[in-house]
Amino acid sequence: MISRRDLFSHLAMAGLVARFAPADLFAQAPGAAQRFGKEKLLVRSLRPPDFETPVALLDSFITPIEHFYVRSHLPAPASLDAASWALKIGGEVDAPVSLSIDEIRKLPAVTITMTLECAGNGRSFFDPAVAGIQWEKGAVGTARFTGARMADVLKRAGAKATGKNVEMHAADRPLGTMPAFVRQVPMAKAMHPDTLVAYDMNGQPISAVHGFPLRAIVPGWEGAYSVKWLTALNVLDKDSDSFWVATGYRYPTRRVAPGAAVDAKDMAPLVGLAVKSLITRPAAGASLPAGQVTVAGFAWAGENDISKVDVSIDSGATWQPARLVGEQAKFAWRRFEHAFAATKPESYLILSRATDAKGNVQPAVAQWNPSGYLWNQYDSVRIEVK
Ligand SMILES: Nc1nc2c(c(=O)[nH]1)N[C@H]1C(S)=C(S)[C@@H](COP(=O)(O)O)O[C@H]1N2
Ligand SMILES: [Mo]
Repeated sequence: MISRRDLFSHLAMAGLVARFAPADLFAQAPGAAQRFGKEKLLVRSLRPPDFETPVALLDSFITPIEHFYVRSHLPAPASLDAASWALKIGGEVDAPVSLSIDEIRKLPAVTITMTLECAGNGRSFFDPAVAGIQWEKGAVGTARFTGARMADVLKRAGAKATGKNVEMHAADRPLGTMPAFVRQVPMAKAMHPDTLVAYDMNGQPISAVHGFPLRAIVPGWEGAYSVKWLTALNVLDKDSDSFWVATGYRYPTRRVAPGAAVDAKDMAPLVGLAVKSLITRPAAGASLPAGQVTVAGFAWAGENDISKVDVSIDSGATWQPARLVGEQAKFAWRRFEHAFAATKPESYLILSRATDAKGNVQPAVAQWNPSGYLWNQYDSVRIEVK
């Protein structure tokens, strides 16, 4: 059984305990996401655009563009012109080069099906609360990204063996004193054949809010590695001193008590996504007739494969293995399904728990951390069978 405290946190997740209701805020900006073609998404911030996907819209293996979450720290670049776009490759290279989108499109094209998730997805469920966008469950989605291998692009400039990291620069423009969105990826991951500079998303040119005309795709790693509006790759023989590398996206290297301050020396860069599952059906709070109920959703674990998903229909007292079904792709979530007979009127707290191929198990309570990253505890929905 799960403890009282855990149960409380699951009830909060399932929306059964009073919490700040962001829906009131959205009402003030009807259709605010419309001009981005994202009218069904929840507006967490309008400027810059931060839009969350309602869980019910995450029920398909590929997330349609109009339902795909948006996370931007800074306003998008004012002008986006593919014809004049240049990707500059410099730093620790034999000869710096500048490539046009046409030149990048002429390199061998690779398509990667990938689950992209914001490190802060689920942040709103941490107790004590932490600052930042108060995402619930929908800062995640799966898309097919097509582009050139980052390795092929780096080879065009002759990246040197002394290269340790590849710094990624973008065209979004910081407001006031905000630091520019500069990230780095270690050389080994940059050179990995699945790491891309992508120009298409779900078979169409990447849209403006998702990073047109070019973005990095760093599969399996938290979303902020996949830099949008990519303008430069700068090979470094050291670590980048950018704010977003040196200070941002850091996670404790040891377990910390909820709410505790963590020393900078005990923090390391966040890398891969955590093992996690999400129930996309039935909806939380659904009222269903007695009969067969199918619980379904997705499970993912960054660079690791999913090996199993267990479902509990009795608040965690017992668990049954769900069936893993549908498409399997290395960096994409996996569909799970579990049907059960709900014979009499009853309230069910349904939980899901994923395990990855390395044996990591989704925990009952996510590990609290100062920035509220990688919230990944068992998913839960309460339903009423009438
Ligand atoms: N240039 C730039 N790239 C960026 C960001 C940004 O603010 N600026 N946000 C990052 C973060 S935090 C995430 S989670 C993903 C979100 O990608 P999406 O908006 O396409 O869903 O983009 C990443 N790439
Ligand atoms: Mo993110």
